[in-house]
Amino acid sequence: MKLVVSIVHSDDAETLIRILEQNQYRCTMISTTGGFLREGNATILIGTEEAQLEEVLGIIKENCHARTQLVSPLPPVAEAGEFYIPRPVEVQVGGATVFVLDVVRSEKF
Ligand code: 2BA
Repeated sequence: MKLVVSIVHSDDAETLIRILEQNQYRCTMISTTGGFLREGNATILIGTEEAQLEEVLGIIKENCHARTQLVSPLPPVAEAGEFYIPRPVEVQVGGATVFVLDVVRSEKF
């Protein structure tokens, strides 16, 4: 068995879990925050048999889209009398950041 940990944009999360459910995959959504942008994203956990892994990855790939976001970098330490005009920079986020882990044991009590 595998555990798919997929970090996705919040706007893609609802569609992704709906399509996973429609295809009989069980999943859990956790509201998370990206360490770089400090914005909300969603982490979807999917436990699946290895035979279905590629299908699960395909569903994630099809339903999570890359976006660009503007980020204002932190100002550098300025000398007295200097001023700093922050210029937002573009970063590309997602579609999905996916980790596939081996499940040693899975139980339901
Ligand atoms: P964030 O950490 O908020 O990162 C958002 C996007 O900012 C990243 O998109 C990447 O394009 C950019 N970014 C991140 N760190 C950067 C840095 N030090 N310098 C310049 N740009 C940087 P993605 O790579 O698509 O990642 C989307 C979200 O997935 C991340 O949100 C984070 O929550 C998660 N993530 C990505 N890689 C991860 C990893 N190796 N371990 C754990 N979580 C990860």
